[in-house]
Formats: sequence, C-alpha cells, structure tokens
Amino acid sequence: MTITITAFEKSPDGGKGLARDTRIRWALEEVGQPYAVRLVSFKAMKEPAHLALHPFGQIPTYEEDGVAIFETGAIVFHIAQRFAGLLPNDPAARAHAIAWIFAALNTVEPPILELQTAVLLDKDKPWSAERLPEVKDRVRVRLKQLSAYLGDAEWLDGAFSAGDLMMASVLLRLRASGLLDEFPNLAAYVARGEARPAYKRAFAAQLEINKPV
Ligand code: GTB
Repeated sequence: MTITITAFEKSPDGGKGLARDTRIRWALEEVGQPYAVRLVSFKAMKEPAHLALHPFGQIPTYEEDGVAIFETGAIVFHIAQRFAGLLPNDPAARAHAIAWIFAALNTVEPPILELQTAVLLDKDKPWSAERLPEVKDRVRVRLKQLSAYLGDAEWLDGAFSAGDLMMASVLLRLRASGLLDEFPNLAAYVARGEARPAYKRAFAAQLEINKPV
C-alpha cells in the first residue's frame, strides 16, 4: 500500500520547510520509500475526516497498510523501525539513537517553540520585550549542552540516524533567530543535514507546493 502523509495545503512559511511534514518527507527519502501527500486546509484539519486520523486536528499524519498515526516523533520512529537506514542494528546504539529522537522533541524543541511563540504571537504584549532575553537564554542553555556533546563530530553518535534527522529538523527552526550561529558546530551540523540528498528532495517537494505564486 502506498504511504500517504498529510501536509498543509499552503504552509504559512511559504516553503521554508518549517512545517513538520518536512521531517516525515526527509525520513521517507532517507529510507527510499515513495509516498503520496494529501494536502489539507486549516478548515479541513478540524473536520471529522481528519480528526479521525489526528485527534488534535494537525498535520502531519501517516497512513500505510492498516497503520494510521500522528505526531512526528511517532511517525519518524515508525519509519525508522519499519525500513532500514535510519537506526543502527546494534541494540545499545539503536536505543541511543532513539533517545536522541525523544531528546530533540522533549528537551530541545520546547524552549525553541517558546521562543517562536514569544517572537510571533506575544510580540505585542506589554511584557514581551522584557521577557524575550530570558526566553532566548533558555534556548542557549540547551544549545550549549548539545554543542558540548557534539564537539567536532559529524553526527551525534557515529553514523547519521533518525536522532540526527529529528535534532537537525528541530534546530533549523532557529535559523531566523540568529541563535544557531552562536554555536558554529551546531550550525555546521544543521547544514550537513540540509546538504543530504534526501533532505534536498524533501525540501524541494514541499517547496513545490508552498512556494509563493
Ligand atoms: N507535536 C505535533 C507533531 O510533532 O506532529 C505538532 C504538530 C503541529 O504543530 N502541526 C502544525 C499544525 O498542524 C503544523 S507544523 N498546525 C495547525 C493547527 O494546529 O491548527 C507547525 C508549524 C506551522 C507553521 C510553520 N511556519 O509557517 O513556519 C512552522 C511550523
């Protein structure tokens, strides 16, 4: 059965690849699996047909041969378990790579999302300017720790894994803030991810749909 994912009919980012379907596209490209994309409008996302797939009315979702799941972490994990190429075979190394998927989503992404909320949604609030430095510092705490762990390595733990895919996907959302460039090894890490042919194909596919006309 064809793998089908959902994505924004038109992403608000105009094709910068920041919507979370890009992570799923990237994972599928890494493991060499073709996929179809069902585009959904903001309205359709909140209607029963989509809510049956995604209880929170969001994208992306993933369907394949009786499997219907939501949440990028679960989807990337499923793809990595189901198809070869994104997780090492050694059990200990595999468990560590999986830990990095969770770390990206549960430890690194939350302060980044907080920053995006502060910059985009709260910018007109009277307390916004005063709070922003603290929000940025919370991101820096995680970047400093991650930067120390990565050091001069190419990827987090040896070969590129689903953990790197998720971590780079989370970090690249920071580019516009300038914070990533404060940590040159992390900026280079993200650039290495983006230079992978699978990422380039994933990015191009979402751009084709979302580019401004
Ligand atoms: N935890 C979920 C997951 O990881 O799958 C979060 C899913 C999620 O946030 N989906 C967003 C969504 O469907 C799209 S990716 N939003 C619609 C809604 O909630 O009604 C978040 C996103 C959206 C837009 C940009 N952008 O334009 O820059 C970037 C990221």
